[in-house]
Amino acid sequence: MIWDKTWECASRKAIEQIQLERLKATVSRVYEKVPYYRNVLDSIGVKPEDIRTLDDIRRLPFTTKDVLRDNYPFGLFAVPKSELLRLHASSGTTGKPTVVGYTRRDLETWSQLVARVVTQAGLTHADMAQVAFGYGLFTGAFGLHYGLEKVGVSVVPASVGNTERQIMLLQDFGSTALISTPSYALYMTEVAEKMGIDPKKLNLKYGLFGSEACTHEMRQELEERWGILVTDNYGLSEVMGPGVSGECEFQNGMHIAEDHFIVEIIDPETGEPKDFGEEGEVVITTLTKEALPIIRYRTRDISAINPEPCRCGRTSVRMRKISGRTDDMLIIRGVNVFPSQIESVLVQSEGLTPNYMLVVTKNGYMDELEVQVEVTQEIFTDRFKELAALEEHIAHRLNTVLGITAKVQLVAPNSLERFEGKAKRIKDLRKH
Ligand code: DLL
Repeated sequence: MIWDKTWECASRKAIEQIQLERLKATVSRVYEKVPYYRNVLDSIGVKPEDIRTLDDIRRLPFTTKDVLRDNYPFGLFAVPKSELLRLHASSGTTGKPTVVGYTRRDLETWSQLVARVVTQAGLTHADMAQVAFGYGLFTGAFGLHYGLEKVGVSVVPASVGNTERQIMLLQDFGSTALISTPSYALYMTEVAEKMGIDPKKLNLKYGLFGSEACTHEMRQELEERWGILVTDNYGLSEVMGPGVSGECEFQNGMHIAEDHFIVEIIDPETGEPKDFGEEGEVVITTLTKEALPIIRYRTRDISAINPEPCRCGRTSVRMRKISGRTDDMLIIRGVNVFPSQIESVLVQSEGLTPNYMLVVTKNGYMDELEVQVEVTQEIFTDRFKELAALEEHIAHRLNTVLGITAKVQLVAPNSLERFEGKAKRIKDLRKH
């Protein structure tokens, strides 16, 4: 079962040794190659040689999404463009995405790490996997794709959408694994049932899900409806994509690829480290990335770390399921959506007031986003007939910026709730 025993089952001492070695190398590299890091390290008086122990990581500054935004698109890259083999991107907090790049070696490392999560879920070269993540700038599909191939799994790159066809392919090809977001996997069971197909009668054995939260209840439902074993997988584009951590068949926390990442849990308010078992914000430092090494990245995800050994024999510490975020990022059908992105579209549209509300619901298992916006009095009284066209126009703009479909509902002036303190513009009515 074990795919890379040297590292996945390494002693604590060996792990710490390689982490320190690689941390020192990473800090030296960013100091040398990335002006942003050289400037911040100089400004706080820290030199690469000051990193002597793993605890010295705390002397290093955090990197936030804002830093990536300010250096858009390639400012934090540590290699010239000619050495890049691939680019991906994820939603930024404004209209611009966060861009990430990979060298040949980065892509090789990435597929190896995804191969680990694929193997620890139980798949072997005898399996066939349908990848129902969107192929494109999103890291999910390509990340899983190459990791699966590395293990020798046959890949069906179905991408997202056209759900009836997805079911048909699962049935006709007899795939043994489904790779998608948990919500899309649940939606697929509904469609299958509507098509008169019992999902349990298909040949599926495994569901490797990720990119959004999958609660214990949701996992149970997925396992029952599909008749499969479900594992949760975590990652984020800024530090690589999928492959950062994933569950083994014992489904009790996500094994972190500690030879490639240092994961800290901090108090999001004070930045102070938390103990094992204590909840806090996940902060990740990459140890082997060439194109985009990143120091102490504030993920905004909330989790805790469990250092207990796992029954599977892997010795890495495990991350508890992500229990939330410290910011207002929404994950809708696996796509990251920041309210600020929506706001940037709304302020550019004529006839709208700044009063809006985002309502997120579930239609069956599918996330739905409705953007309610108050129009100006002028539009409401004099140009009422234009409302439908305006709704359509805004929905189109939102689709361009967010990459997902949202329903736009223009409402009368003064009809939305007003707030005395901090505005609460999100109503997330999904049960988590
Ligand atoms: O979602 C990478 C990925 C793809 C992971 C496929 C696993 C499978 P981004 O689009 O950059 O990357 O989004 C990263 O998604 O900060 C979390 O908030 C959320 N997220 C990812 N995996 C999980 C998970 C990919 N297993 C952001 N549980 C992260 C909860 C998750 N949230």
